[in-house]
Amino acid sequence: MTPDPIQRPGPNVDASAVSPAASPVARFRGILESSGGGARGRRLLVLTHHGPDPDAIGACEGIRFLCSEVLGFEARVATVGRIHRAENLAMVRALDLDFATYGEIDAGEFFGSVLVDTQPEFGHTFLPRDIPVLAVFDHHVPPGDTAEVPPLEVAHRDVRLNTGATSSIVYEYLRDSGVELPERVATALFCGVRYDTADLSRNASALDEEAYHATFRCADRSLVTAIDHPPLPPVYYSELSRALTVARQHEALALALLGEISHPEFAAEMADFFLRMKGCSWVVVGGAVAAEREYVLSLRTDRHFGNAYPLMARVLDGAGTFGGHGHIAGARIPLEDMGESMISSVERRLRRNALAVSGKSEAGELPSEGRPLG
Ligand SMILES: [Mn+2]
Repeated sequence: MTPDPIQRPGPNVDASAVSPAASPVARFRGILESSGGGARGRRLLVLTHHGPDPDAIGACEGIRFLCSEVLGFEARVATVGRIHRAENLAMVRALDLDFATYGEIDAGEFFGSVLVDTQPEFGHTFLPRDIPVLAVFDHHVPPGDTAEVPPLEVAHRDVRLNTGATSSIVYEYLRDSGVELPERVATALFCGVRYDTADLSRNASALDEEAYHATFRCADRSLVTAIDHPPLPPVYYSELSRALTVARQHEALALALLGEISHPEFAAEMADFFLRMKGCSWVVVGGAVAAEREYVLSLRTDRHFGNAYPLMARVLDGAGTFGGHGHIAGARIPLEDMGESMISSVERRLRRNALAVSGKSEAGELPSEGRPLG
């Protein structure tokens, strides 16, 4: 099935039949029941954003369990694109999660879909043709006027901006349904809460705290550790070596434009890594990804430097698409080809813009070389 971000059927449910006073899980159950699809033996499809992170993976598994084992609607998780980052891959493998590949899904088998850790209006989320979106569970700021597509009517939309992880929201549904958490589901949800809140040190609400402790009590602790220290492929070390060589420090800015990289998450991981360097307040890391024919860019700021989102807008200066919240932003610039001259012209422009933002050179002027790290 071809991903289609534009054509989206509306939900075929009567939301007015569900009492607004009911608990979120009771309302969600009511929406699924009034859609009538389960009665015809069809299933629910659980989807998340491109390149799912631990919170997305944990929330997918939690919702799958809730629907299949508690609410009585068989559910299947499908992901778009390969999962590359070692921690995320380790989570799927160590927990033996049964995730299908989006492209292999037969739409006819499903009566509805559920989106977790994202919203239909986000650019990095593909929606299937012919499968209505019945529910959305997320904690990101809705795109509002910046959305590429108009808002979709969704019968059950639970978006909580003050919650640190979607996995915490899913935990609440499971808690309220009174079910005991199996070890595997608890471990998946725990990893989701721990990585999105950095062990409750970032954006953590009372619900995140409760979810973190309650899921940890039921989790497999050896798997939690294994997921945190996954085996790394040899290419990881060669790319790390290149990143260390290529990175330059321009006072508070660490800048590393890496040419071709094996997967987008590597840029994000290096951005986090360089931000830990003393004296560095913001980081821009980028690389071209052949599989997606895109130049991906990750920007990070430390807690005093300000928001990542407006900085990313200035670094891109109109190129590509981007998003972000707080101290994190990411961007994608489509590439006509993967040739060296195409990649280096994109990198020249990004370097010049980043240095202009840091006040090191005016746009148009030849950028300074900076100095190697350390
Ligand atoms: Mn999340």
